[in-house]
Amino acid sequence: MSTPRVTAIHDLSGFGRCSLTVALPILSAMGVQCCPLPTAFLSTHTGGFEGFTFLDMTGEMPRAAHHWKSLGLEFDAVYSGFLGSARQIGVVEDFIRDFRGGGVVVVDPVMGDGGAVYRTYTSEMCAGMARLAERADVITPNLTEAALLLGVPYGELPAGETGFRDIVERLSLGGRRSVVLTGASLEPGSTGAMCFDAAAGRTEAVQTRRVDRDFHGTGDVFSSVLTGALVQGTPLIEAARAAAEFVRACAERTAAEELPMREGVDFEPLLGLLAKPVSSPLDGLT
Ligand code: PXL
Repeated sequence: MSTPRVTAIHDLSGFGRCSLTVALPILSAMGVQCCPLPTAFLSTHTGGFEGFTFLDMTGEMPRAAHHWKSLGLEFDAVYSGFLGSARQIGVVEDFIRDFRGGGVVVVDPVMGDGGAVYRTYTSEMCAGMARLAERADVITPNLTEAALLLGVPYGELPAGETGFRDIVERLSLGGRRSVVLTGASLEPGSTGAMCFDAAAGRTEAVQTRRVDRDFHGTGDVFSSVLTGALVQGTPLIEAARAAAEFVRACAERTAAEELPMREGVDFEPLLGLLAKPVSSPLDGLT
């Protein structure tokens, strides 16, 4: 099998481990080529830092896409996340139309967490994100984003196993779109995702041990592992299980190190867990 190729349409935040600084190493470690299309450059992410810089890349994105088209590039997945402006919704919609080919479209509808919308997101961007998500084969909202996509107040989301099943089925566009709802805890001490697999027509929860601390960027770690596993041909629910276990391992390690939440999870030493054995090791090189 040739090396799968994914384009990752996210911001590049220099410090704080999220978006492209997570997607690039994770996909590479999984043996997947990751071609970044940055939506913005920030000095840090927007959660827990004051005075961060923000360079909007909206104007550059269609130019890069146009160049890629002229090269005849194709992708096994288009994977989008944090966007930098309302205009980027249309840019990413056009990108998906032009590049989806036979690949999978994963939209992480990044908009907020813990019941709050991220600082740089306007209501126009949130409405646009719901539209963009309609182009996806797979979406990976957290509970805050699920509430925004469904247009219900966060506090009124149904909870528990039945509630989470109801949410993913309502978000599935009548069964056409797979949904992986993250941060879905079925009982105290455990957390994970509720998944609706559109190909299998099946809803199933994956759960792992809950680490009793929150860290920035875990949604990006989760969606990046999920996307890597999907392009390797892993079925959705198994891919979500791998993603949940990797996030759990990262969070356990980071909690033990007592790192500040805003620095994200200390995933780099654990990247080896994601690597598959190569068919021909370094023999030929020695
Ligand atoms: O992890 C989501 C995310 C991505 N990118 C930026 C963010 C956030 C969440 O705060 O600020 C810049």
